[in-house]
Amino acid sequence: MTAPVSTLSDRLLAGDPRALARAISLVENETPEGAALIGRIYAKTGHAYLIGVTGPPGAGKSTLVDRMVALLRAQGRTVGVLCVDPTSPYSGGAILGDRVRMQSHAGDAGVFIRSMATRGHLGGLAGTTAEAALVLDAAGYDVIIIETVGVGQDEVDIVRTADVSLVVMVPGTGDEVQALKAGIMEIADIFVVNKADREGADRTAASIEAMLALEMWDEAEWKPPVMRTEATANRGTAELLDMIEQFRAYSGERVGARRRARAEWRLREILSRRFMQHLERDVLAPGEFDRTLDRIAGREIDPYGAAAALMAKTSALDHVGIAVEDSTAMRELISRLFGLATGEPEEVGLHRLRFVDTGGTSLELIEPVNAEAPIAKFLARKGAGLHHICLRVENIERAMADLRAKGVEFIDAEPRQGAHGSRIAFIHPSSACGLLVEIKQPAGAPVDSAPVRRSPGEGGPH
Ligand SMILES: Nc1nc2c(ncn2[C@@H]2O[C@H](COP(=O)(O)OP(=O)(O)OP(=O)(O)O)[C@@H](O)[C@H]2O)c(=O)[nH]1
Ligand SMILES: [Mg+2]
Repeated sequence: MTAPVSTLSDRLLAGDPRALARAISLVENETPEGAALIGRIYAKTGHAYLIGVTGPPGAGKSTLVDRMVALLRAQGRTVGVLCVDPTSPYSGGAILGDRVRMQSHAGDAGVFIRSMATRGHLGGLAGTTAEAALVLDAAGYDVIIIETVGVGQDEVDIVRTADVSLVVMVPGTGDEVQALKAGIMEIADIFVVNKADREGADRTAASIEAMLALEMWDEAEWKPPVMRTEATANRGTAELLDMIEQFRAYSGERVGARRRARAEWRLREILSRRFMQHLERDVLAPGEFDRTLDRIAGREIDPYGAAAALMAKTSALDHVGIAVEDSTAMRELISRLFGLATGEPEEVGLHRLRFVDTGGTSLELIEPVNAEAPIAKFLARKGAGLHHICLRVENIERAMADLRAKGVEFIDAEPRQGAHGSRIAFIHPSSACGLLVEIKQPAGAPVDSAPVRRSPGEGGPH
């Protein structure tokens, strides 16, 4: 049996190297334990300085990183290195190369090197890399270097959110510099022209400078410097590290903004992934997503319409209406027992409504204002309890027509105005096994038929 996450996080925070390797595997494989582990260690992270290094294949990034690691170690700092290859489906050749390039640190407990590849990463490599960096941070590494090949979106995501981003170029015709412009150029805090021993280094540096000159730089703004290095001969690497220190000093409190951007990117990424998972696992019938794709491709439905229809399905149950004698007492009970918040009471006709927010489907507490209220008659007949359920629909006219075609009878001949700009209609209980069912088109939902007539003086629950 493997150790529980609590033991693992304790060992990780204590700096146990075996716990570190296992912890990275957990987040890398996107296990629930990995998420739980992040939950336990997160508060203890934020001490490490994150250096992102990217650039085209073979630019000498690993050699450069290897030199930087040696210098950082000489300064007494511990270093964690993550080598990421988004193009590689296996932990194969390139990554083996990284290991070889950095093997001078084998046996040094102050250095941890790990390769990561795309294989099996549902949530994107950038996400798991960010989490592996958190694990290294928790393990107490002072500096974490993330090396990534290429200039695609994954690399941009990985490097952009580091505390400092290095873009490594090599001497060439200068065309590459132009090609890089779009994505990676904006994220560079420091440019490095490596292989400065090769011909054309000056030209490459000049074309980067020329490109930077096209932009306006404020006095106080950091204009990315263009450094030259010769990693194999260890030239320029100390200067590069100095420049990183300068950037760190310049960033000062701006690091907070950078980290906040990182938090935002992560949170949005996790939420969109979770939402899709929820949709596919809990909401849609098997094959439904694929059928929707077919319909979009076949021009039967447009992507926005399809998205709206799928979104509506994630929370078809809008609210549950409950008849109560005393909505204040009920509200206090719900708050005391479940800690759920209740909105202000709203008087609608002869009813007093209170909505209880449960985070999705809400509860609508319906209390009679006087004995004339329809809900008072309901209470006298059936007592307190379930009064109706309300299902959300995308388009109420279409929903009513569809339901009528299936033999359903409505209490309301036409949709009427509900709360908060919604439009509603009640199905007759005789069509729903005695249950009162409301359907509701929320405000802002698409309307593609004639405007509705509002029935005057309406005052039922909504
Ligand atoms: N001439 C010269 N060669 C270098 C220099 N730096 C690295 N190299 C060589 O360039 C090759 C690629 O170096 P790596 O460090 O593996 O480059 P990389 O950018 O990490 O490569 P990938 O991770 O595969 O994208 C190796 O053969 C290095 O020895 C340099 O400054 N000058
Ligand atoms: Mg490399």
